[in-house]
Amino acid sequence: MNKKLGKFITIEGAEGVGKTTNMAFIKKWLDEKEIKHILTREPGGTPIAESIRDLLLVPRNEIVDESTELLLMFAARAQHLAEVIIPSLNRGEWVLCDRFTDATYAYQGGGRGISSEKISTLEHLVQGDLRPDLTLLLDIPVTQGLERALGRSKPDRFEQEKIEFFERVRGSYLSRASDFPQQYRVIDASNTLSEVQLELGVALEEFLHEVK
Ligand code: Z5A
Repeated sequence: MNKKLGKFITIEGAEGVGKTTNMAFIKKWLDEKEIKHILTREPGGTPIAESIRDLLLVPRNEIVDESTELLLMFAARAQHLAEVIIPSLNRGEWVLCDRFTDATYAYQGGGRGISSEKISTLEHLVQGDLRPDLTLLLDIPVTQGLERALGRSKPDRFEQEKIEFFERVRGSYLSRASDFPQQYRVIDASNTLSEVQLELGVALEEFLHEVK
């Protein structure tokens, strides 16, 4: 994992913040800079990890134990790292990933109440010292995000949670952003799309300047 040549950018936020919409904008920015890159997502990014994603997102009658959920997130991540993320970074490509381990701290940690120590143990086991170089956190009041997400598609298993769950998720993201200011840029996603993308563009230019 020490040979990493490319940069690892993640995009995070609670429901409906606009991650998917803005992945396309960031891709365009990378293309314009002629930076070789791949786009991927979590949970998912490989056939096995996408199958685990289905297991995790489909609403079901059986209650999913929180440790099962946590371990499945990291099982999908281990496969994704081995097959896609690490080889791409080692080839010098940048990796743009829709969610990563910060989502685990926010959803399984903040949302479900699993301790940071447990998550950190799995993080070290699965990732070693690999961490994102830049995390773009799209932040929005929970009700506004849920309105956007539910206006777009049928709720998945996570989207069926109560508002308090998403408040804890958001709080957890914001607290990680203040704990890791070198890694995080917080973007106000409640603004119009063009304002959000202006802010994203500034964050990306600053990052490029830092890593050049
Ligand atoms: N999860 C977890 O628990 N633990 C983990 O470790 C990981 C994940 C990795 C799947 O993630 C679930 O997995 C997720 C957390 C959990 N929970 N859920 N659900 P996902 O990323 O695939 O799912 P998601 O969070 O629901 O993302 P999404 O549905 O793709 O939403 P989004 O990408 O943030 O939003 P969007 O689709 O780009 O935008 C939503 C709508 O808003 C859409 O109609 C846009 O046109 C509109 N939009 C976007 N931006 C704007 C602005 N600025 N103004 C107005 N309208 C806008």
